[in-house]
Amino acid sequence: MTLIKWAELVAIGDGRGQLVSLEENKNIPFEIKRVYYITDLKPGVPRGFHAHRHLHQVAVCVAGRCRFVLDDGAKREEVWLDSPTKGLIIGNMVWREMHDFSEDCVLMVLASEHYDEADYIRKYEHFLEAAKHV
Ligand code: T46
Repeated sequence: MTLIKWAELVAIGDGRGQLVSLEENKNIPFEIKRVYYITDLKPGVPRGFHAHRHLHQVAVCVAGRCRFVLDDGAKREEVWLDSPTKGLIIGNMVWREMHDFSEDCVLMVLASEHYDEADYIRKYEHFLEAAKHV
């Protein structure tokens, strides 16, 4: 089964532009406890390189683009986020890396939990060990 899962984001467009609505427990498959966004990104500088024990997230490039790599310890897949209607669902115990940010990229992330550094697995070998028990 693929690691790439999408939230259903629909653009409502008219002559003035377009609007995309995100609703918890509707097109976002969890209660939204936190929203953060990442800006001022550098094209050659990747981010991520961690997994979360419990956190679920949806990531959207509301402007620009970047490439996500997802890895569940058994397989590794990659995908471009290059549209405000592409909401990538990232479940718990999935290693993620973000690469190739465009200079105009604004990466917005909706999260199911408050920030908790203890939920992070930041070493790949620790992730691989933990992923064996999922
Ligand atoms: C993820 C990807 C897509 C906070 O203080 N509060 C927060 O809500 C977050 C997300 C981070 N931080 C602090 C922790 C670090 O000192 O901000 C700093 C940068 O965080 P980090 O290095 O984890 O950033 P990324 O871009 O590597 O990863 C982030 C999220 O942390 C992560 O959950 O899935 O974006």
